[in-house]
Amino acid sequence: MSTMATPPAAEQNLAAKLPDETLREWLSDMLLIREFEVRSMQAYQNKKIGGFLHIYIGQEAVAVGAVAALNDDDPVITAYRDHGLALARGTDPKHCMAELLGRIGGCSKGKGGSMHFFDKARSMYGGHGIVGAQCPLGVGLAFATRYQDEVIEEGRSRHVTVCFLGDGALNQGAFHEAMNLAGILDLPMIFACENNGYAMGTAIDRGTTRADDLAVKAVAYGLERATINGMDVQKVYDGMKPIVEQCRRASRPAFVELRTYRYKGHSMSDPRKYRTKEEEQYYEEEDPIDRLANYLMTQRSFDGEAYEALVKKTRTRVREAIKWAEASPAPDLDELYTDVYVDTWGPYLGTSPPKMNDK
Ligand SMILES: Cc1ncc(C[n+]2csc(CCOP(=O)(O)OP(=O)(O)O)c2C)c(N)n1
Ligand SMILES: [Mg+2]
Repeated sequence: MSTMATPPAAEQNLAAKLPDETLREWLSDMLLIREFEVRSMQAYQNKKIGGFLHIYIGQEAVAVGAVAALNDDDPVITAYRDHGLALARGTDPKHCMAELLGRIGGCSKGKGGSMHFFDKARSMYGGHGIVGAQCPLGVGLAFATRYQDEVIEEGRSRHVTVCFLGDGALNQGAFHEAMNLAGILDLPMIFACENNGYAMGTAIDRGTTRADDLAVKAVAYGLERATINGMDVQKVYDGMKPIVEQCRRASRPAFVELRTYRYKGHSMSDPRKYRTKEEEQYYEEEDPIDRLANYLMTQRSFDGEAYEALVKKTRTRVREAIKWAEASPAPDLDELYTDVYVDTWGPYLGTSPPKMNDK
């Protein structure tokens, strides 16, 4: 194991040096996530979506800023609050909406639902419902890419894996085992903790030590570390970019805390009685979308009219996604047996699909 270098400081104003077009795309991506989530909540209330639904509203800057700091083929993996990451990665909202509705056109063929968005073509590896379970899987992804890059292609480690996790996952054994393995194996990966202050109804300082400075969790395992304002997409990019590049260069892991807030409940059935209206209002005033829109309108070539046009375009796009998803059929019953193993029918089922009416 190599020794830990000095943590890379966030480079000020990296995002501010990017062209207008890039920042407008970030705004467009954040608006898409917000609108997608608003319409998902409506669909859920209209009983079009089964199971659980965890809404990402408030946290948009994290997914968009972090993805912007990565290459397209850097693997990403997350927990069940996964719609924002998939959309930021470029998964078509049609395929995301169809997944929520349980249709074959969904990004997991309608068989995973809200908590299991996958898009291998965009190196998006889920969507995982067990708190912390994505951490060892993230280690596996990082190990696999490094093995491919260094051993098979006889080159340098080229990929950085980002494993997103909630603050609640910090208390899981799997997270600590994963951090230890990443440290001992020198894996090029980042554990990106989206600290939204709560694990269901439990405030972070009731369940986690050093809630005031989560980045210290990295120290025991010899990882690089950073603390990032997750309500400001430019700051997310400025914080993530140098750490991503350092992980890639040195093939070393890092842990970052992204301070954010979820505006809605834990899931659709949460009345949010464990926090005050004043607290919610405080964060709503920090809104990541308003912040970037204001920046673009005051510092760049963007105006109210362009903003309205973008909002309108986004609404149309999501409306069309819903229409497309509703027209997609439910998966056939035979689909129960596909995508279970890498080999179509797996090692146990033989070479053809079992008949559904077999006893
Ligand atoms: C191992 C495990 N324990 C408990 C649960 C139930 N559970 C689902 S979400 C959650 C809270 C997780 O909070 P956090 O990691 O902060 O993510 P957030 O919901 O804030 O995005 C819990 C306890 C679970 N899914 N898996
Ligand atoms: Mg949380």
